[in-house]
Amino acid sequence: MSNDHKHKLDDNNNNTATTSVDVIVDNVPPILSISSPTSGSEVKSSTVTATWIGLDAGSGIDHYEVKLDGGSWINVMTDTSYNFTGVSDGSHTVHVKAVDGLGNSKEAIVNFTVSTGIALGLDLTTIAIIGAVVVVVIVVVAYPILRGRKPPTSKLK
Ligand SMILES: [Ca+2]
Repeated sequence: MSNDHKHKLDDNNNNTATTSVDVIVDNVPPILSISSPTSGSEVKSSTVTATWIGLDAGSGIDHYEVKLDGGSWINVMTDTSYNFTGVSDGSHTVHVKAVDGLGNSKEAIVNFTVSTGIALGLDLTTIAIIGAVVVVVIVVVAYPILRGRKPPTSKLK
C-alpha cells in the first residue's frame, strides 16, 4: 500500500521537476582558522595583531567579527586582520567569528600571553650573551680576589 503510493509520488516528481530554480541552500558554517597570535604564544607588545583565514564555499563570507576577552564584537567587514592596542600583560583570548551570506557563523579562539616586561622581552640569545658577559666579569674581578693577590702592597714593601 504505502510502497505503491511512494512510487507514484516519485514518478510525479520525475515527470514535472524539469526546470531548475536558483536557490542557494547553505546550512554549512564557514571554515575559519586564526593564523596569529598562535595558541599559547607570548606577545612582547601591547599591540596584538590578530590575523585569520576564512572560507565559505556556499554563500561566501559576508563579514568577520573580532573581540578580545570579554569585550564587544567588532565588525571588521571582510578584513582578515585586526590590531588590538593597549593590551595589558597577562593571559588573553582573541575571538574571531566568520559569518556567511546566509548568517551561518563559525567562531574560533586562540589563547596567548602578553608580556611587555623588559626582562621577559629579551629573547634567549640576548639573555645568553648577557649571561656570558656577567660570568666573564665575575671571573675577571673575583678570581684575583679569591687568589688573595694584592699586587700593590706586596711590591711596596
Ligand atoms: Ca556557508
